[in-house]
Amino acid sequence: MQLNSSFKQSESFSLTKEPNPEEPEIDKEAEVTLTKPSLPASTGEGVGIYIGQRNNSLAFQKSEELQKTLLSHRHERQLVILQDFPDPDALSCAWTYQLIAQQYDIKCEIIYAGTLSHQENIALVKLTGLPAQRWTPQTLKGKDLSSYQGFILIDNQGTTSQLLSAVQQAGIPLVAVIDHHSLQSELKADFVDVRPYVRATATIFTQYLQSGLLGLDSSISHHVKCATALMHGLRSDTNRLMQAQEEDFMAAAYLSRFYDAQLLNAILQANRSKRVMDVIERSLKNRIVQNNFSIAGVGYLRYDDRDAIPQAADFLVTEENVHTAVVYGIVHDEDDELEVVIGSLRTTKLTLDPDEFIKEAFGQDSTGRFFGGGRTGAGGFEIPMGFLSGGNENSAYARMKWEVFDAQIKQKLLRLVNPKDNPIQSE
Ligand SMILES: [Mn+2]
Repeated sequence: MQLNSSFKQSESFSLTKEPNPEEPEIDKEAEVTLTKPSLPASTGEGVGIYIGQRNNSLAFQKSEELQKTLLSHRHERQLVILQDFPDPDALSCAWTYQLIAQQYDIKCEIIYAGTLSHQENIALVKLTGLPAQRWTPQTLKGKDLSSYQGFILIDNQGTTSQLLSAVQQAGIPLVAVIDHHSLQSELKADFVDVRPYVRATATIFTQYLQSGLLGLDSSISHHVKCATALMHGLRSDTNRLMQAQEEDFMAAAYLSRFYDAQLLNAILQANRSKRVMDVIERSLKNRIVQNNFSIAGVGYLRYDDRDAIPQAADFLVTEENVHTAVVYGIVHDEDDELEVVIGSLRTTKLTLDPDEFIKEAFGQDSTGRFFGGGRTGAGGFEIPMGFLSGGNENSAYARMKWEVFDAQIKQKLLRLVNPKDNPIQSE
């Protein structure tokens, strides 16, 4: 009943009712897409196949809202901003958004400031031709930001991107936020779909596809590749579906009709570099285990190897009697003398909320921004080194700097790990 009524609403945004005489061709294209989802819904049969869950009217409602937002932003140029080190969930969803938005003559550029570090992410982008671009602070200087009318945050809320401040300073409005991390702060956007209980943003985007925002077609190569990317995103954010819940499985089931299993296999076969293996080795050597927490500082590592940190945490959490692993190191960008402490947390303990844990452990900076956050099973933090950055050619200074940060991070973590005054381990 609810589904039918929601579809009636969706018909009311059909472009036929608000014709745009200037761009008839584009309007027609959008209209075709919009009528698609109402076909199964109007029969009352098979709706479940399209949306995954009969009761999931929220997914429908959000799809409709997004559609409205896209309609009101037709013909724009937009930036899709990803976290500095984008993961498969972020990359695949950004691509999906780009394909959906294209139907409304919205041109999107998918950008990130850091680097593709994980070998699987590099393989994903190369093998699918995923259209993401790296924009360093230098790239930004050469861009005319006034040509963009809006920006979108996907699988993040702007707290993990260096690009955010420049885009905000240029006066570009935030059009949409679509994420599954806990709400970091109140965001002013035309469209907000933040669902922390959903295990992957790819699930949210698959629901948009299922409700008809884009009809996937197995004969279109980039649709197949995008579905494969979404499947990879969904799998990697749910620990290969082991932490997936019903709606994630339903999304994966839908994607299974379109994705290319061989291509996914090729992406997953990507090998680790020697330098990543070395960081994992360092994490093994340096780890201390207390009260089922495994904590390891890995010292300095290059920007390009940054993803070795979550991979090391993934590995450390597999040790017997360990439920939570935290790995951190100082990541440096040789060109910019930019240094930042980056850390990752992985947990298999259901009652440990990584978002809460990281916020509690590290607190906020002087502007009130938390140093990190998380989602189910995983979290991360970034602490800028500021004035202490660089100068590492003096090895005594570099060693001292690491020792201070290492000691401080351990103190902050152990305060929570120690059961005496630990609110998180109280049960
Ligand atoms: Mn995600």
